Amino acid sequence: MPTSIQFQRSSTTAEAANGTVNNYLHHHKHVQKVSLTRGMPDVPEHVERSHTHVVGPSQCFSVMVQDVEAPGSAVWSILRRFEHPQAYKHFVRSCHVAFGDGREVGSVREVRVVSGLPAAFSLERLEIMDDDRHVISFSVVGGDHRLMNYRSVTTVHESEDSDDGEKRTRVIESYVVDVPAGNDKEETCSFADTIVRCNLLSLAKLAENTSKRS
Ligand code: A8S
Repeated sequence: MPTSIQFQRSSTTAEAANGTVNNYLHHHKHVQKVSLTRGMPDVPEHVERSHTHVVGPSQCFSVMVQDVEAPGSAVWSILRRFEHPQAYKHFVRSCHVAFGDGREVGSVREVRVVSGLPAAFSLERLEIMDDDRHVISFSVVGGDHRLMNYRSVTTVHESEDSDDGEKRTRVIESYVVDVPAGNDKEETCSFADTIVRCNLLSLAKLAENTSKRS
């Protein structure tokens, strides 16, 4: 069975389909709290909570789903290595822990990316590391790229398909990012979506290959 990937953009239709955009005024700026998995079938409550983001007026957001034919633990063992994103992120050339031990929340990694991208490096802080529920999150705190204040959350959960009863592993990744001057939301999200889609496909392949071999 081929791996499937779906994504949802921060378009008006996605927001309308979500039906969960709560608007409220926050220091006279417009801030929304958006549940990016609302409307998706069979999403555990803690997963939905993890993918609920606060989004500012000049930010965009997106969510992607990747099914993996490997146990959740195989996927998690790759994902949880905050200090080693190059295991599956092919745009990463190297990674060094700049602060902390690379495992605890607050650790910062310096990621250098391959040439050909409009960036050389990124400083990323570990925000959530939940080994029990399989949730990891990081935020971009510096660098010389165009995705300032990027924050992503990735969850792994196993569930039974409501149609065929088959066990499956599902990875969900969502992010929020500032729209840089000179670009619009659509351009910003399509750039980030492309990277995230590549990462998730690569993660799925790696987990599938690893679990076949052992
Ligand atoms: C991730 C997701 C993203 C990484 C982006 C979107 C990035 O590492 C690359 C190019 C850029 O221009 C921005 O999970 C940045 O890593 C590949 C350096 C942040």
